[in-house]
Amino acid sequence: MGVTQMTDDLVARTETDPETLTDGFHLLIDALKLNGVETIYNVPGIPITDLGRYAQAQGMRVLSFRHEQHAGYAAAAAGFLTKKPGVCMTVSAPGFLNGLTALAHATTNCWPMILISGSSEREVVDLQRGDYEEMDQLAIARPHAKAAYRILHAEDIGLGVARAVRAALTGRPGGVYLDVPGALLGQVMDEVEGSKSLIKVVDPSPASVPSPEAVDRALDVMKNAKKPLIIIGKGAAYAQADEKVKELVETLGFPYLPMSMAKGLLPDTHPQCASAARSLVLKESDCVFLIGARLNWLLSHGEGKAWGEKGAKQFVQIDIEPNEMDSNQPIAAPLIGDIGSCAGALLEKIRGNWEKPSEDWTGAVRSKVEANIERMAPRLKNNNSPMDYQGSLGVIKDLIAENPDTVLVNEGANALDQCRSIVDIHKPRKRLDVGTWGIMGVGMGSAIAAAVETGDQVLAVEGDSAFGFCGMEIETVCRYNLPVCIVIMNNNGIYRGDGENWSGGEDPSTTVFVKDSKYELMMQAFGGVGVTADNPDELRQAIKEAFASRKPTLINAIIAEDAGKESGNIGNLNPSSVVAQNRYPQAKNI
Ligand code: ADP
Ligand code: TPW
Ligand code: MG
Repeated sequence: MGVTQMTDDLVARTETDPETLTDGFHLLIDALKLNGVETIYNVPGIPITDLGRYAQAQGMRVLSFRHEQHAGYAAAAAGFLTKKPGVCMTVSAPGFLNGLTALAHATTNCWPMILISGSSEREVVDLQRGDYEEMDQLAIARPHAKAAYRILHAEDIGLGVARAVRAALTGRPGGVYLDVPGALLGQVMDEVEGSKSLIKVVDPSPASVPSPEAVDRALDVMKNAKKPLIIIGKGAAYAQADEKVKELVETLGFPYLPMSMAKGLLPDTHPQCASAARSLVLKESDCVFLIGARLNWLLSHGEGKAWGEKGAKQFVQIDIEPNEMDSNQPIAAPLIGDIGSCAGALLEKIRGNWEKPSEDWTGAVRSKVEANIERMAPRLKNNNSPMDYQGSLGVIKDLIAENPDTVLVNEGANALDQCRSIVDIHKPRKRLDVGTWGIMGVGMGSAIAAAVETGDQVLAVEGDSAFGFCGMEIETVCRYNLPVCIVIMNNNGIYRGDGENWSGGEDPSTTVFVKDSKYELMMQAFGGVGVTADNPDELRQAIKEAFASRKPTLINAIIAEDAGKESGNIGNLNPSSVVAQNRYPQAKNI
């Protein structure tokens, strides 16, 4: 256990042989590097300004943001994309709290992230003596994180970082808080002793193999199904077992639905993809095989009208987290393990020995998919001005098909729901969106992380409201000259731009913004390319130019004010009351 003390020897050596010493700053950087951390998403200030400088000097990539929330969202997205903890670094109290939203977001989405925050000394915080940016951060972080640790002594830095890395990655991944009091960074110790104290975490996300009984049970349930369905979630995308998942889905031969961030794990154009027949397969299927997807609100908890008759389905579920089972519906066959190992175990039993579901079922699903795609096609080709979601997103669908390595970032309400259903994704982990919380403002952090971590072109399709939560980070995009093209779906407001103030007063409605805002000028202010697109042809041209130049670009895409719906596809989640509807006749029309 560490008890760093400035012995007389150490004090003397700071004068005579400083090169034989190390300090908290360097131990923390070395410990992170030893564990494969190459990038830090950061906002500087006391007490971590120099930590960022030294990390940069030591060859790490340190990207400074304009606000911690977006640095944190970038770290969370990096965790999802790389299967390694994304690291965010913040100052004490307010900076920490700004970053905490992102840490909670990472935990909610089961992504590995480490929030390192500077803090005040415990002696001052615990007696509430009123320090500069004083706060009991460890206690506040704990309920929002998978784990939370504080390091008090330089010789414990190796241990603290190892604990954080392992906790972030092991089992169900999540966000970890690492509290770093300012004084720790300045602590000095012998360099040789210091480097011995560092720990390289071995096998932080070990394979977790399902029991043979669980595999047989799952296959028994699926064998007896007449109308089976697979739902693939972002846990499967995260697992990076792409080939195995593909082989499993193709061997089983079931229709499948990708959840939004699992799109592209198999291409959305795959013949088994049932996205365009979602209502049919959810309602009619008799067996649902969940692969890294929770039966949470995004799947209406596996119940209700969308799911057809109650109790008519059997569920099989792969998840790394045993406690996930039965959280919403009884799981007839739980498969506890990592997706690669579970898929592998299933495949071993069924390769060359599996009867695919009958053509009655798969053919009916396929016909519905084809009919719906055909019905939609002409709408995606319209050249209306102002644009609607179909015309504008039809262009983006084409351009993503032509450039399948592009990472699509997407947030908003209609801008999100329409883009998710219209724009096909062709490769794994090429779509980043609002995740489990449906959180607005993740767009710029996600876009920056995607560009930094993959080196690929990024296209961020942003509702004008969603963009407003993170818009200042376009300066960050320009500063690092990242290949990020932002398309603002500008309908002058939240859901729609034509809302009215029901009091008849002068204030605008609660859901509308300044009409015809010139977002493109914001981008020009920072030296990026900023243009408007009034129709789909202009939008196509502007995106093509951005892709060709890879310059930071913002396209203000003019969408009709009345094109969207209240809350996009989830208007049903708004509370309503008969009393209010009687009082405000307008409410009935929403
Ligand atoms: P979606 O929102 O796409 O439906 P969720 O976030 O609800 O997906 O579910 C992802 C699930 O995947 C979580 O329950 C998580 O525990 C699980 N998971 C994450 N990584 C792995 C892995 N490597 N192997 C198995 N399950 C995993
Ligand atoms: C952190 C609530 C959900 S969707 C949305 C808000 C404010 C904006 C929708 O408007 P946008 O898209 O982006 O212009 P469009 O195309 O429909 O007009 N605060 C947070 N998260 C959420 N989800 C909200 C508020 C919300
Ligand atoms: Mg809008």
